[in-house]
Amino acid sequence: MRIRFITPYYGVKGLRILTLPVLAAEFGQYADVEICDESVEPIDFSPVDVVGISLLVYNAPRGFEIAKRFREQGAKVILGGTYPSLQPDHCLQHADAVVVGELEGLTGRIMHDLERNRLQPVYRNAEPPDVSHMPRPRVDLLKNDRYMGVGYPIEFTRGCPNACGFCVNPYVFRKFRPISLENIARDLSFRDMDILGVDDLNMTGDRDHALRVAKLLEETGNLKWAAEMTLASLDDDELLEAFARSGFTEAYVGIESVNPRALAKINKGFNRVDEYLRVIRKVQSYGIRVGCGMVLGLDGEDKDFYKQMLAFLEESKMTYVTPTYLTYVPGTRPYDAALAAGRILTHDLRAYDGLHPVVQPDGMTVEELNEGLRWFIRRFFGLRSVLKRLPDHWWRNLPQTITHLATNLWFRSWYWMLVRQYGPNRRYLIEDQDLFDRAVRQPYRRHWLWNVTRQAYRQTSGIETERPRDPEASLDRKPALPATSPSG
Ligand code: B12
Ligand code: SF4
Repeated sequence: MRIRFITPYYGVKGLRILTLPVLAAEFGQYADVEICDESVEPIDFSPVDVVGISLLVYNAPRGFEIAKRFREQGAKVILGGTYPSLQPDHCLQHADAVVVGELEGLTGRIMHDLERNRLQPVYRNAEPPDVSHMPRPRVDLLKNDRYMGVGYPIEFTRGCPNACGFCVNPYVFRKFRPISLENIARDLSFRDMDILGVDDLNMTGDRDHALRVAKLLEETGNLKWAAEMTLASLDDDELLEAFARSGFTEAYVGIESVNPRALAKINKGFNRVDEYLRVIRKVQSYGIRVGCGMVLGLDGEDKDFYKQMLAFLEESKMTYVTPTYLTYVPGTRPYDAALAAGRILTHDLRAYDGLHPVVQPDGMTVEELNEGLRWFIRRFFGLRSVLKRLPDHWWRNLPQTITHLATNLWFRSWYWMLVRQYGPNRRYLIEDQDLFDRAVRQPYRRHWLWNVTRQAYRQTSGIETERPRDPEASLDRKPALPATSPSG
């Protein structure tokens, strides 16, 4: 049996993520697998037995189009990922089966049913699956040369112990679980560069595990890595010391707002605004950069929000910020409440990308929200602010400074593009044919500026941005299918 896994284009090009390698590893134990990431290659519509499509939310309509074409050819289609986990009934109108939540623990049963042509409509784990030992993600199956090459994708943990009101984590990954050190060491040994892009939601969710991972990374030697975590968990000198020794260069933290009342309304009271500055300074004192999320249009915010955020981000020398409109996703309780209150602005799923307002703010108009974002992007990614936010003693740590400038340049062009092309018209990234063609049909080419930056980083840091790929990496091992339907 041949299975093709697909991620429809999701608006960002050239980033390696773990979804397809993990799906290929799971099913690759039983079947022939191939993968297709529409962000770097056109979809291969040639005939195949089964197609698995991974969906976020805003690329679900694109996923449904792809599903339709394959079903017309007689292929079975399985959908999984964020939107299918939240809205399985809607997805079943476009597929033969839907996987709700994580796949681990279900693969044997799905394969068993596929082989007997008895595919069930919905597969879901009764309990969050054990992910401590998983097959090695098949990163080798990605078209690796077509990606930007910002990091080797790897997981240290799954899930997050928190449940913030705007986040899909409580619905997809219902429990925080560490991945075994044995698996992490194995996955590390297959890396093709010494910079790691950690795909965890909250890497420090278990402090002891985080310390053990840092030790393993330190022992592996000469690595650089960045990850997502809560700021509060970094108020910890022992952890920061261990992280700095292991090559940790950048923390991405969910600051979201500097208004404690707005934070409390999204169940994020654990973010202590009065401690932000002190903890960020502490993290930076270990030579670690900090980047953060910022949510636009939270309840309790008014139009002064942007000015307050800019002042705070400059004072804290934040390396970068990702402004995202408050997005409640269909199938979650906050969405239902906003819908009942008449505050949902659009039902077009393509708008649920964090780049379009979908919830009516309670303290400003949508125009004020949009206008404020334009002002903010101009200011924050403007040269004055970029220089103001340079790390302390920037001349002593050149790799750090290069990364600061390159990151700001990249985000600046990305957000300018969004503001210019999408701001006034509010078009959707994935419906814009020109952009889509440019992004998908043309193979990704590394921009010369990107290559120069990589070289400069390599020279100043001594870190390998490319390592020879392990020839063993493509070896496929297929155990026999279980004779009876495994449970779970
Ligand atoms: C890498 C990443 C990105 C990358 C790539 C996006 C992507 N395609 O994932 C980038 C940087 C572009 C990104 C951007 C954003 N992201 Co993001 N991102 C992630 C991250 C950290 C890792 C993804 C990953 O590799 N996961 C590991 C794999 C193994 O998990 P998985 O994909 O869910 O797959 C498992 C199951 O879902 C299931 N499954 C999934 N697909 C399928 C398909 C089939 C057929 C089957 C059987 C099973 C199955 O099986 C897998 C194994 O269990 C996740 C968090 C996370 N840990 O998932 C957030 C996450 C996906 N991002 C999220 C968000 C909100 C965003 C932003 C909107 C944030 C922002 N501030 O701007 C932007 C969107 C920007 C845009 N408009 O393009 C949310 C949810 C997105 C959504 N609504 O769907 C997540 C879940 C984080 C969170 N808690 O909020 N992100
Ligand atoms: S801490 Fe981050 S990943 Fe965890 S629930 Fe909150 S927003 Fe989601």
